[in-house]
Amino acid sequence: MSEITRRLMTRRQMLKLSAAASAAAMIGPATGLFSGRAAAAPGQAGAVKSVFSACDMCFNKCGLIARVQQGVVTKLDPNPRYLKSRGMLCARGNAGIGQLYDPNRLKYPLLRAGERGQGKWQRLSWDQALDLAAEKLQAIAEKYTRCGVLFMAGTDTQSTFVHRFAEVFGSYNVISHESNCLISRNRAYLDTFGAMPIPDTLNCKYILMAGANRFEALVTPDSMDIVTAMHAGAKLVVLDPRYTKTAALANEWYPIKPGTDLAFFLAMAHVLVNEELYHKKFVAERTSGFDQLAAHVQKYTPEWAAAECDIKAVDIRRITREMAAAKPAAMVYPGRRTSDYENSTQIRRAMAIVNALLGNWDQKGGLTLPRQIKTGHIGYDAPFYDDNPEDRVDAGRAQMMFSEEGSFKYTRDAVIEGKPYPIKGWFTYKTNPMQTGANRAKTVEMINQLDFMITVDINLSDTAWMADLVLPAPTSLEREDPVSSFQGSSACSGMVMRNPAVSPMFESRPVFWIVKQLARRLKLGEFFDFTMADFRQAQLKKIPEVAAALAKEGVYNDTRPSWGVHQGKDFRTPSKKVELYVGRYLKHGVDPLPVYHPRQEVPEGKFRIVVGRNAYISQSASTNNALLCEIQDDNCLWIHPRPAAKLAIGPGDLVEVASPAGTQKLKARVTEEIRPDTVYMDTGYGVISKGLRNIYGKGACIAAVLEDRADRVTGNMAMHETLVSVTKVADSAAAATCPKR
Ligand SMILES: Nc1nc2c(c(=O)[nH]1)N[C@H]1C(S)=C(S)[C@@H](COP(=O)(O)OP(=O)(O)OC[C@H]3O[C@@H](n4cnc5c(=O)[nH]c(N)nc54)[C@H](O)[C@@H]3O)O[C@H]1N2
Ligand SMILES: Nc1nc2c(c(=O)[nH]1)N[C@H]1C(S)=C(S)[C@@H](COP(=O)(O)OP(=O)(O)OC[C@H]3O[C@@H](n4cnc5c(=O)[nH]c(N)nc54)[C@H](O)[C@@H]3O)O[C@H]1N2
Ligand code: SF4
Ligand SMILES: [Mo]
Repeated sequence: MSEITRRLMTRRQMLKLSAAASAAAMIGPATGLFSGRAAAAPGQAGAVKSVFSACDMCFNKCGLIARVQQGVVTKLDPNPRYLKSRGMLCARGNAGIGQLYDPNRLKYPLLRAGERGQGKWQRLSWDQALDLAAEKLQAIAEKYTRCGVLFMAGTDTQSTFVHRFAEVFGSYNVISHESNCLISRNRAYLDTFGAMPIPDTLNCKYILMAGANRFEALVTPDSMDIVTAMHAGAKLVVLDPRYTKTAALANEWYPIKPGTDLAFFLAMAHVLVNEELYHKKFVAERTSGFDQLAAHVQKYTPEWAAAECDIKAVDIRRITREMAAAKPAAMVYPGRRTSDYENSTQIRRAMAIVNALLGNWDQKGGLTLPRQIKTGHIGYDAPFYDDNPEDRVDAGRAQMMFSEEGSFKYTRDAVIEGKPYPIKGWFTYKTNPMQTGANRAKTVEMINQLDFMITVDINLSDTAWMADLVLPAPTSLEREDPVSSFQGSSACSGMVMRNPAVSPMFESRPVFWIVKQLARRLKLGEFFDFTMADFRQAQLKKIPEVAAALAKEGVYNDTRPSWGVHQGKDFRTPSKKVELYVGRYLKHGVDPLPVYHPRQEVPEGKFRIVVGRNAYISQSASTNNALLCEIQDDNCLWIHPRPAAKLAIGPGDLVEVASPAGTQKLKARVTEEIRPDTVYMDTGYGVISKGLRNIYGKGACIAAVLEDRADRVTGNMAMHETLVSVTKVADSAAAATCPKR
């Protein structure tokens, strides 16, 4: 057991840990550290209290029960009643306790005292911080209109209050994580099926997974259900340039040439059509555009595709035939993150088309209609500000952007250019674009255009490091949140509740409270004239059976079957059918059927760099977590032995990775688990913030080398378009110091 783990073991040691942190000016003294916690009653020392909550280490919100002893969270257990998470908490979920008792936690509001990014801070009281924030927001609104403030909130149930605040304040420049994550996938499926389907992986017989890594990039319950399905005989085929853990457990793995999945799926469509293996009844009754599709895919033969994607024609044919034989319980897994290529929407459209040809819609083991329990809310009529510009600042920069989500890439470009109008304020909550927005130098450039930037975080993330005002937030284990309703899965649809296991530590305050205070100062208090309890009550008012279950068990499961519910009903598309051919794309300049444009070969001496995940890291958010640092506290560059030998790079050597966006140095991991033309590194290292003391000075930041290209249709960031060169900087005798895997 290492020093870090031992220090996290007991309450006394946790106190010590926090006291030790007091040395740092930005975190401040530990006086009254646990003063607000829910203490055990006198004479009850050692009594264990159980609190229902939901993990917040990633968006899945797995149900958990916190064990609280003498006001200290001692252990997190999965909530066994919660079907969505299948009685599981992953490594990151277990480490939630490390987030709560992180000595690097922010304790007080901090105002920048030196140059931006210099790390000099002045402690403010909450009143001072909120007065200043309100004054700055008001000044920007008056000088540049209210749309001159940009709001960005990560995945969280309290993000709804940031959005509400933005709306009543009067800015429609609101960005979520989605344009760095999955909007091209959503666009493709919404335009094809009229809905973003939920895969019934549990009952599926044949899963083809491309551009997803479900056994490391965990999505509950799919990650567990695919394994269960495989035990029952299901087949898993993975296309990935890396030998991921998903690839390792799959029946077949193909190291596809990055960016060529469209060729593979068009060839699948060719085989399904030409060999008449498609689901004839479904195609005839429920789809439109089959004739155009059939003509379109004639030229996309498996032999043609093989040359593009590096997968043999015989395998493309066989996989297609096997899937056709297993239909309708066969699927191309829809995936999640598609912030990868400039034609990502079209790649996912081709996958959606293959799914439609397999007729797996609304079928057991296929793609199912999302279901969600409807919650109530506290409504409002946002004021209208007639001096505002007409549209979002990023409007019109992509062919078919989602106006609610916008595009981080294009918004950042607009802020840098000051066009079509200036943005001078930025409010970020629970998001870290300095690490998760490709091209870090541009994010810095953007921030340098601002008059005032406010960041609400639990620790001094790289984004907080660049802000003017940093506001400390409580972790999920200290928060009472709105109840969360999630869309149906193979397991169920349902709800989960997050209650505070302990009171907020230090001077941390939830963002609901923060925006409420700001609203009051900006004379918008009427829009936040309620408590969290009121909000939850409004959510649950019309669903008393759910409220009762949440109170009793912390979760509610709706276990009605998710398939066989859409028969005889229209699809929410203009033709009311599944649109193989999307006619309305034409007026936006988008190909109504996916057209393949050959991908530029990676030139000799260059590599394509790709993004991915492992099971211990949540994007950029958990790399400094003391418990997870036990498993990995550094990243390294995956590089294949052949190019490594040519470049005289050995295991553990220090290498420089360079692209037009920037240069980073890190250790090499020489491995056959990646294609020779591709390199990879984990996200969340190479931080600039000295407030992240477990990882500061370790590894490299992938966002600093990724170029910021975008999916043409949606403006989704395209993070796999960057070519890099790799050069050796120094030998390392210490090959073993490269992160374990
Ligand atoms: N442990 C963990 N779990 C997570 C998260 C986390 O950070 N950590 N994040 C959550 C979130 S927000 C999301 S969006 C999901 C993301 O989950 P996924 O959608 O599964 O996304 P990634 O993990 O990014 O996996 C993309 C995979 O595609 C591969 N790849 C790269 N280029 C190509 C290509 O051209 N073709 C093909 N076929 N493959 C390619 C990469 O090597 C990588 O393994 O995971 C969620 N779950
Ligand atoms: N290089 C790279 N870029 C990526 C990805 C990648 O894998 N690699 N993934 C993409 C994807 S799929 C996504 S979804 C996005 C996600 O990108 P982001 O939305 O930036 O998400 P995280 O990296 O998880 O950063 C979350 C931030 O919130 C803070 N935080 C954590 N818990 C709390 C809390 O309870 N309260 C508050 N106030 N703050 C908290 C963390 O300290 C961290 O600073 O990134 C995208 N960009
Ligand atoms: S998958 Fe892991 S990190 Fe994500 S919510 Fe579930 S337990 Fe937490
Ligand atoms: Mo994501």
